[in-house]
Amino acid sequence: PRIIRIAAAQVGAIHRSDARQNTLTRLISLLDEASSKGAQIVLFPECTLTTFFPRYLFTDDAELESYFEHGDVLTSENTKPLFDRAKELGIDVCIGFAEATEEGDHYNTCVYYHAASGSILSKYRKIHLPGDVEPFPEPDAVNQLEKRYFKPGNLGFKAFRVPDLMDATPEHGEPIFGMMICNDRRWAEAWRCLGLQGVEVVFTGFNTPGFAPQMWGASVDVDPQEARAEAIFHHKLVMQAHSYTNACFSVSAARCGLDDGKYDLIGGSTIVGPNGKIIAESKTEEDEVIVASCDLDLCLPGKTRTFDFGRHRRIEHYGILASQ
Ligand code: CDT
Repeated sequence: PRIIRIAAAQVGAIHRSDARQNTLTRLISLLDEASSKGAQIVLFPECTLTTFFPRYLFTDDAELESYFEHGDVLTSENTKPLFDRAKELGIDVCIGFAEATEEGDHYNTCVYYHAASGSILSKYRKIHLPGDVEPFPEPDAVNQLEKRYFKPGNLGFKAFRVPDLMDATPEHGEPIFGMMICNDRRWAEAWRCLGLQGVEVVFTGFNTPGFAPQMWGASVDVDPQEARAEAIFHHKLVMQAHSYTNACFSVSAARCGLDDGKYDLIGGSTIVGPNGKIIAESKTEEDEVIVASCDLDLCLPGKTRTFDFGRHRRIEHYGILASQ
């Protein structure tokens, strides 16, 4: 067996008025809890460090910029304490945040921090940006202005090997991980790009509204409870189906709860096996750590039989996927 112990740190409500320092303290507690439960890696959500700001239309550029990380997250005062603590505990961290580059570009980003080397092993910038550039006309609509605030990611879907988590065997080498962010998980293409690189664990942080009829193109009269249940169903559906069809584990971590007492985000953080079944799942919509021991050898039946891509795919018929 090739076993690694993986955690997802679900993060409950973060309000617009919350001080960064308080949020960071919460995240470090979750890190400590994941480590005390024996996790070697912990996944945090998308845009973990602040409230999910793309729901607001900002008129003040300085306020908008305050939600972004400028410069190196390993040394910036907003984030350094988290990575320092991870190094101390010897636990790897995958975490999402809003990134402003030196050139002034903005991305919805996550990084994989490797505690043993104290370095960022991989970075991913969200490719499928949902929502709109302009807010909806209805004053009570829930907006998601990601197309306004972020550029589409420019780093592709890159799987990467992670040393030091387990003894590498000659047949398998080090474990192969991949990252995506929230809306990416709904796209088969994103998963297949990672699947084709032999990914064994996919990490996905998310912020998903429990009720956003304008954004969904649904009737505003839809029953909020039914709509919310469907949002959770679709989240689990894509995590389970795509883990199965790519014969990999997946981990998802929610930013959830009622931001500003008003904006509902679903929970439902999961760890899913390569057979598509949920192994661990959050029970609350608050700060909560879930953890599972994952035997990466369980990817082998899928990767060598049903989803042996080399033997069974028929790429001569897939040209349409990349031509339109
Ligand atoms: N953050 C993010 O990408 N949220 C989107 C909302 C789209 S509503 C279907 C998501 O895919 O969950």
